Amino acid sequence: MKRLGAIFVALLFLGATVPEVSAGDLLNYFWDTRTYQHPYPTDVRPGDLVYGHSPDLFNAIIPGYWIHVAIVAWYNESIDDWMVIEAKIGKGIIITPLSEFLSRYDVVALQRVKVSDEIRLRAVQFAYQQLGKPYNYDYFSKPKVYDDRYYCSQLVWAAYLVASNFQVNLDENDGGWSWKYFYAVAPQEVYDDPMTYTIYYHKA
Ligand SMILES: [Ca+2]
Ligand SMILES: [Ca+2]
Repeated sequence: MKRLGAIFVALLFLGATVPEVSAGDLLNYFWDTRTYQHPYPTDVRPGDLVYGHSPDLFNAIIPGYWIHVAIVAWYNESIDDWMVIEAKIGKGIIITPLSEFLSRYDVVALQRVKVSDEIRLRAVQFAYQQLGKPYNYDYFSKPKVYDDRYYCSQLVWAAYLVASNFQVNLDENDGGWSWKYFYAVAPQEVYDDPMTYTIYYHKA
């Protein structure tokens, strides 16, 4: 598994010469091969953020404990499940049932952002408007708020910036440089930002 991880990191760095989709599909194949059981969270609101940690491959690529984050969008009565909007490697920006999201990761958490319901709904609206855009594999440049592609934490960060008229920056170091995350906004940095707090946590 370690060797495979190294190969995937190499593929990401060679992104210009490797077709994006095939590298992404390969990663995705490994990401979704296992399922984990978690109790369904009882306190969920639109605009909440849901995180996943995976013990293997992705921790070699995404720095920080949390490797993925998505935004809760709305409750879908027909399938009795919340829906989340996520920027997913190999897929782009898609809608996923919360139960499916949770089942991918051995550790999951839900956080709420310390803003009004109105701002939370505007953040959902922003994420919704990005549906169908491709995944952004560039973790090294400064992320753009208005972009034609997003990675997972870039999407939720941009959503709350726009929703709050640029008052709420969910990047813990507000776009500064760090040796661990470069100029990116990593899922871990959103988790650690003082404007978010944890309302659910479970390890399978
Ligand atoms: Ca911040
Ligand atoms: Ca950062």
